Amino acid sequence: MSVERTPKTRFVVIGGYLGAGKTTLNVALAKRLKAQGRNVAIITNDQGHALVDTEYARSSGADVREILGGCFCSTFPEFLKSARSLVQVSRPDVILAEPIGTSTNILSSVVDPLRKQYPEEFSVSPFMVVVDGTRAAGLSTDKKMIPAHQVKEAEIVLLSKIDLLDDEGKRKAQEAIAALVPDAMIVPYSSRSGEGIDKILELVLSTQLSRKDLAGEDRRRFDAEKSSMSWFSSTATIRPKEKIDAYGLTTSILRSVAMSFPTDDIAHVKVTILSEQAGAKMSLVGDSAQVDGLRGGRYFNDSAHLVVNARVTAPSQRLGEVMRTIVSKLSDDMPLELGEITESCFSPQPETPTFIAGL
Ligand SMILES: Nc1nc2c(ncn2[C@@H]2O[C@H](COP(=O)(O)OP(=O)(O)O)[C@@H](O)[C@H]2O)c(=O)[nH]1
Ligand SMILES: [Mg+2]
Repeated sequence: MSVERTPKTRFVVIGGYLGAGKTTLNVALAKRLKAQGRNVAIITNDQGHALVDTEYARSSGADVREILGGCFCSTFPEFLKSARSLVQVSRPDVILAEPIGTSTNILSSVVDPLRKQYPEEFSVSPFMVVVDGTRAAGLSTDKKMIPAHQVKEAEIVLLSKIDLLDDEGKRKAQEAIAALVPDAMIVPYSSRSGEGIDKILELVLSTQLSRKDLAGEDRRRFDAEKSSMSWFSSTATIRPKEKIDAYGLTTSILRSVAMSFPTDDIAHVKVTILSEQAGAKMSLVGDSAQVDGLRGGRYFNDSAHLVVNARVTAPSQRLGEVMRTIVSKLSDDMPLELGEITESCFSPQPETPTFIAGL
C-alpha cells in the first residue's frame, strides 16, 4: 500500500491525569496507524526506573523511547533530542508523546516551544488531554487541583471510558468539561469498544496545528500535591517451582494494594508479568481494577519478568514498605522464587521547567 508522506513529522502530545487512559489510547492509535502502513513512535515519560507503560507500548510495534527521572517540561532538551533521534532512526510519520500523569503547564512548557521553535521539523497537533469519563463530572469539586488544571490547558479533550457510562453520564461528563474549558473540542471515546477512536485518528493525522496561548500557572501551587503522591517501582525475576497463573499473580498483587491504602489515595498501580509462555498486564485506578491484556497463555513455568509501578498518596517510606512486603510475600503464597529484585521509591521533588511562558 502506498502512503502519502508528510515532509514534517506529526507530533502529538497526549496529556491527562494518572490512569485516565493515555497509554491504552496510544497503543490503540499506534496499532491502527501501523495497519495503515505508517511508522509510529511513542515517547513515554515517568519518574521511576522501569516503566510498565514502556513494555506495553512496545507491544504495539511502535518504536518506544522513555524519558525517565522527570517531566518533559523540565528536561525539554532531552525530550527534543529523543524526538530528533527517533526521526533519524525510525523516520516516524507520527510521534505520540505521553507526559507524566501529574504534569502541569505542558501547553506552555512543551507544546508551545515545540511549535514555535521547531515549525520546520514538526507539525505540532493541538494539545490533547485525556479525561477519565468516569471521573469527569467530579472534576470541579475534586480536592486535587492538577486534574482540572490539565483540562483547562487542552485544545482537544479526549473523554475516555465511555463504555462505562450511560447517556446521562456522558452528558454530565461533557458538561463538566465544557464548563472548565469552553474553547476545547470534546471527543468521547472508548479504547475498549473502539467507539470514537477513528475520530481521534483523523485528528492525529490532520494538518491542524496547535494554536492555544495560555500562560502556565505558578508551578509552586502544584508542588505539594505532586510530592504528596509517592512513586514506587520494582522489577524482579520470577522462577516458578510449579505452574503459575499469571492472571492470578497480578490480581493478588493488586488486591493486596487495594487492601493496604484508602481507595482515594490509589492514583494508579500497574503490574506486568511477562515470560516466553505467558503475559498479563493489570491496572488499579482507585477501586477499579482492570485486566489490560493477556498475552500468550495464562499459565507459565518458565522464568518471568515482573514489573510493578505504583503512584499512591502516602509518604514514600510507607509506600516502599507496603509494596516491598507485597512483592516479597509472593514467594510465601505461591510456588515461586524471586530473584534480581530492583527497586526505586521516592516522593517527586519540585521541578524547574526549561521554558516558562512569557520569558
Ligand atoms: N473501560 C475502559 N477502560 C479503559 C479505557 N481506556 C483505558 N482504560 C483502562 O484504564 C486503566 C488506565 O489506563 P492507562 O492507559 O494505563 O492510563 P494512563 O495512566 O493515562 O496512561 C487501564 O486499566 C486501562 O485498561 C476505556 O476506554 N474504557
Ligand atoms: Mg500511562
